[in-house]
Amino acid sequence: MADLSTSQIRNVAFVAHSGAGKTSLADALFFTSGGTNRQGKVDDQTSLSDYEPEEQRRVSSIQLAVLPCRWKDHKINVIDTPGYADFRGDMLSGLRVADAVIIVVSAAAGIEIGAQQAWNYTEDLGIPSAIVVNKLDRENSSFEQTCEEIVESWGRHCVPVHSVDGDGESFGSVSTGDLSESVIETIAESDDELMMKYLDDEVLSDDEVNAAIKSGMTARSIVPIFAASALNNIGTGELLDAMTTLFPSPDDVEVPAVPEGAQANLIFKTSADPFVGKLSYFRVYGATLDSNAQLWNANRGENERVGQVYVAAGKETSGVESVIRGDIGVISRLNHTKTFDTLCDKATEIKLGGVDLPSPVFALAVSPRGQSDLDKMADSLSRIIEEDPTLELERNTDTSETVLHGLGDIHVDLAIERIARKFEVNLDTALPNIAYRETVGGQTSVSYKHKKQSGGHGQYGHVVLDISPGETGKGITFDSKVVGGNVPKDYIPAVEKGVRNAASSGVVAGFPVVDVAVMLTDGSSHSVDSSGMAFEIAASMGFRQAVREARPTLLEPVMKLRILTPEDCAGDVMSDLSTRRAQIGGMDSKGNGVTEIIAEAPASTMQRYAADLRSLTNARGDFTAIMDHYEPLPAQEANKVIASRQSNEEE
Ligand SMILES: Nc1nc2c(ncn2[C@@H]2O[C@H](COP(=O)(O)OP(=O)(O)O)[C@@H](O)[C@H]2O)c(=O)[nH]1
Ligand SMILES: [Mg+2]
Repeated sequence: MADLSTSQIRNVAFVAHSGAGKTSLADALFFTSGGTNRQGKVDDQTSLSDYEPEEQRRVSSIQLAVLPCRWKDHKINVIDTPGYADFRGDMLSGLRVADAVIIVVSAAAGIEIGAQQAWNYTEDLGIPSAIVVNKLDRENSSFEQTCEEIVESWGRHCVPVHSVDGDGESFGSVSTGDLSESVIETIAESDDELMMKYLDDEVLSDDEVNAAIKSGMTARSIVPIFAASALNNIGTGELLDAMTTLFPSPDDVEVPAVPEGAQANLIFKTSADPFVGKLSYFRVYGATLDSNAQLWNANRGENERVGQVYVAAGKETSGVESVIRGDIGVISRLNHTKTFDTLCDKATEIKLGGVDLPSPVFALAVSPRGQSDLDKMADSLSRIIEEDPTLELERNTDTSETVLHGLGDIHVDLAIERIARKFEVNLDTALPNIAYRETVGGQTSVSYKHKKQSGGHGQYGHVVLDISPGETGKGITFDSKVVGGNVPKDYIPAVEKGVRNAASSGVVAGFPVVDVAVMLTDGSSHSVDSSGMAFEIAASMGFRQAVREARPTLLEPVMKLRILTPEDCAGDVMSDLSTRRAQIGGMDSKGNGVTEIIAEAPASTMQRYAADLRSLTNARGDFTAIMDHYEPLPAQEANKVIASRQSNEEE
């Protein structure tokens, strides 16, 4: 591979709705290019791109994979990404390092929500794009009709550059070169000089047309459409040709500026392999990266020694001497490096930057099944999060739970499965407990005397506490207006400590008490028997009694929601929200048939919303939920929570 130069490299991410045939197309291209002598198939678990056991079992991708295709003096890194929304993280990683994108559209299904979302991402990010209409072997499929749908949805700059011989079951081959008049016109429009020639009725040469498609694609003024049947390996040679002649190389697109000769390598994926350890996938944006280089992690401020450098084809890696600018490689066992870190030279530090990842919308509390699981739980969780930055781990001190957050129920479930398979750690899961809080609705004054004077050294502490609703968000405020040393000054910190301890362990249902103003107004002491401990106990007991008398209530966490749904499902989504005690803040048409709903809803009613919204909208909806504030829980609901807490304690 020493012969390769950057202009001969193509980094192409495949994105689409799940099931459109991205992975099948990647396998077909790899086979056609001679990368393997048997075409991998997702359906019989031989795909070289869907190689993880979880992918094979589900017959669907859950992570990105790279298949490098050597074709006519070029190297095309096909970056196959998952289409399912739960695994969007890896799709975004793939887009981050791609110079071009292929959106795969199934001729059998047309433009599905995942394809539309992929299109939106490429528009937002401004990545040169092409479209492959796949599954053209399927009954009733038509290249022409699918192209019409694409042009109607995405614009006239989407131009079919392949023609097909036969549709549906008679689909036999793909050819290039005979472009329709209207396509030639669109292509000519993207280039002034070409347009002049075209208007003068001059014949445009293939080279001129190709050059115009290439520069149009790079500028996103042209989106070429290709035809294929991945399963039957039709159109793949023509597609490989097109990728070498029409697609931009790393030299043709805007990439971050790197000082001449400096190292700049972006880690875009990390995978935790139980046998070979951590694998870090990188793309080179600066000088050639050689094996055994000494690099600097700009994000962590740490040195990293690179051992052997590899290139990957699916799960297979092979050692190489170096990886040139624009190309993709793998390093194993880096000590400090995480996904989206930059490895560079210390003298010319550069941070290439990651991507904005979606925030988690689903969570499960995890606990070890047995003793050996307990020992390895923390380590296995941190390794799986290293692999997937869209997972987040939270240690909830209010509920004493370890909570794993992700982009959906399937995302979190599969993370637990991968932990079991890769690290042999079995975790039990449950919906997390809701972190309710306690507060008071009224005010009261309580006098509490803690007194034990039966023989020997006694105990004596006496406090009078006034409590009342405090300011929201201020927790417990404590003050003293004791006069005349009725509670000696030295014991006042002990009183405060007693109050705070009682508040943190909860009074009516074991949740922390917040937003209560506590005033120590009076008390008394005994010259021999009083102690800090005695006052602490008195304050603690007094506070508990006061909370019980001051109309205790529960506060519940309330989430702020932003929901995107297709218009035709908006009614169902709204009526479902009304069963979740939600307050609707607004409903707005976002164009493109999408409705946005802004609402607030208690966290307790939203725990399964990721799955519920999916079924309400046929996987076309999307939402974000952010913890916003606490609100009083209606009495009836509060009683249920308190009763269930008490029965838990009795168990
Ligand atoms: N008939 C037909 N089926 C295909 C074709 N390409 C993919 N499939 C099937 O569609 C399903 C999903 O394919 P896959 O490559 O996993 O889609 P992905 O989710 O986009 O990666 C599998 O059952 C494939 O065998 C094709 O060109 N023709
Ligand atoms: Mg796939």
